[in-house]
Amino acid sequence: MQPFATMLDFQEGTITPNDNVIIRRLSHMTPMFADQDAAARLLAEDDPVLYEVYEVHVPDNAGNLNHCCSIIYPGKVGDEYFMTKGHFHAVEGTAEIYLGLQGEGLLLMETRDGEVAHIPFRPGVMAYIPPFWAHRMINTGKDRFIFLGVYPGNAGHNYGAIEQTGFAKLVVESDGAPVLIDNPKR
Ligand code: S6P
Ligand code: ZN
Repeated sequence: MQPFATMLDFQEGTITPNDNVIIRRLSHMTPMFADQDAAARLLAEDDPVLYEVYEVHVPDNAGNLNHCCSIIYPGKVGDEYFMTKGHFHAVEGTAEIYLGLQGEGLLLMETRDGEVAHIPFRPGVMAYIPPFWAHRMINTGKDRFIFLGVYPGNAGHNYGAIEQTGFAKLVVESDGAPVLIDNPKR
């Protein structure tokens, strides 16, 4: 393998060249939002793009480092902000670093034994997600929320139970500001 470089556009969140761009629309994760009536209303008029991920693939072993840039668009389903699906790594003992580039957001994390943590994001915030912590990013601002992720090549994704029941906390707007509330499904 040879050294290489890509161009990360700090304003747009695009990586050039990239190996893949994931485009996640509301219809790809409708059941993950608490307010299903609001989701149905949005889907009836449009199927908004919630986020995009520009990915650079490297060999999928522990010695390599995947790196990708995610762009979460501003918006809400009911009171719940647009967010990523969220996941444990398939190899749960692998960590990740998130670096905020644009916009405002919140990193929500939890462990399998019930610990919960969150970190507010703005440009320059660099969060360390330790091994064994599930992670989800949420756009709590009015503009695009853009962040870089770096994680081991063998980490993989496990959406599993998170797709069915979500995280222990929901992040919703209350009086114009983000607040964490208990997830009634958990
Ligand atoms: C991968 C890393 C990110 C997310 C991306 C989308 O380990 O955490 O690249 O994959 O932000 O989130 P999700 O939860 O839909 O994969
Ligand atoms: Zn991850």
